[in-house]
Amino acid sequence: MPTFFEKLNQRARAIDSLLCVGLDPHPEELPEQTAEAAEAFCIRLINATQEYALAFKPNAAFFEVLGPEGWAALHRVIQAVPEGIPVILDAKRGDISSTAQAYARSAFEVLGADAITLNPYMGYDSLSPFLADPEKGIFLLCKTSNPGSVDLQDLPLGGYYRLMTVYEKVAGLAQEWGTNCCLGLVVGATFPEALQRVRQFAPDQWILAPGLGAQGADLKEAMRAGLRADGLGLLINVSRSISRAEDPGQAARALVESFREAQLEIKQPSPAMESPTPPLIASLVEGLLSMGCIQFGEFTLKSGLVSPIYIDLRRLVTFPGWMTQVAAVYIQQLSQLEFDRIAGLPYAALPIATAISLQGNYPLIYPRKDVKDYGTGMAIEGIYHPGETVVVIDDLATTGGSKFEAIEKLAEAGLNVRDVVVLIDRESGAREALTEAGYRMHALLTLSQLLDHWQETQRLPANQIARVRAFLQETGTSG
Ligand code: NUP
Repeated sequence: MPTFFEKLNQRARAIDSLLCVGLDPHPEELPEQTAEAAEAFCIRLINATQEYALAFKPNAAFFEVLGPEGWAALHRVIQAVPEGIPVILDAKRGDISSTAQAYARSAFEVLGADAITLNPYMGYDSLSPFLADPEKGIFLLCKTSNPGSVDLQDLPLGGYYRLMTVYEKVAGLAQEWGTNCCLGLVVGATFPEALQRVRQFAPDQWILAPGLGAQGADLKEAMRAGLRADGLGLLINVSRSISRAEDPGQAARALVESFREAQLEIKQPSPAMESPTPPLIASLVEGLLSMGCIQFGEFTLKSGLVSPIYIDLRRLVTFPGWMTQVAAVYIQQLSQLEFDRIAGLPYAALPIATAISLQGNYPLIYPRKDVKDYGTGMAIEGIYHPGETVVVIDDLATTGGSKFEAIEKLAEAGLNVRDVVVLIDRESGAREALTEAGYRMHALLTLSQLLDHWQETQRLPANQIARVRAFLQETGTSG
């Protein structure tokens, strides 16, 4: 069975729509304050807009306010949505795990919703009961559309990440908490800058974006900031501007047409959008921060250098979405080289090399760190033939020492190495040492580039950046 978000992708493509129709029977929109009136209001909206609706979103508040009959009406409204159109229950739940289990059953089993909005404030265990069934989805409140969202969501985190906001942390945690299967985010269309930042943290996730119409968001700005690279990924909710229109069906159609127009316009590359850093790498630079791969302090490196910055790419294994992107960046480089196999260096680069191998269909081998004195006693795992050319894949390069160790083992087995590809060059001599020995080192990013980016975007305190630059001047080759 497809997951909730696979279904959303499929329907978005099939009907070419990003519209989420809000089912919000506001008291002032009902002829009388009864559950029947609320139900009739929603059924009319469903019938009028179903061919344009990527999803429907009933907000529980407007049913709860009508008492027990209101709740029964909410159930009937959800049941009345035609098969194949996802229903997102907007209830913004969040509670301890045992209570959350009951909320999850209520939303998914009793009411029959396909997805629900949740509040991330209580942490992962409050969300996990909702993530148990991959056919169901959750949308985590990240940066909400209301003016008061600045009170907490915009607060800086403090510490080394003091320029990162709480909502960005939520976007980062969402990468950890869900795979793309079950977790989306809520970001108000009223805050295009937040949409853009969240999109950098969450390149693949669906974002439910309310705020168009009654709340005054600008459609094009929101779409430009929030669309995924594939032109989807933004579920634009409109409630009052449809329900209060004279002809809701016509209003929904007009909205969908305006979305399509904006999508087309945004797809045309505009000079302003061209960035000097390829988008994949630019978003990766943000991702490294959100995954906690960058730490500041005093760290002794394998090479013996004492560094004020530590880059830990081992954490990547916990973020399949980012791992996929990292592999894609390596593959861009590998596609320009000639070789027979890739050789991943244990331990940090082994999972990365595995991801590259799977995504790029390159056969992988790896030189062991220690040769076992039992079993096969192989120094290199995987199949290879002497005389073949291998590209060495590592995560980082500092002085180049570990690259030479690996190249020696590979050479002993009769393999040729010409190229070494790393994600980040820490600029402490590796490039020069390898070049001098006749190898080509390709780094997808340098530490200086990372620092430049974080300085430009004010993502880290200036004194942290200055300390690392001073370290590079002392030890490195960047200046
Ligand atoms: O950040 C949010 N903003 C927001 O308006 C998160 C939401 N879930 N909503 C809901 O979206 C809100 O409660 C209402 O149901 C709908 C927006 O309605 P309208 O402004 O399009 O009428």
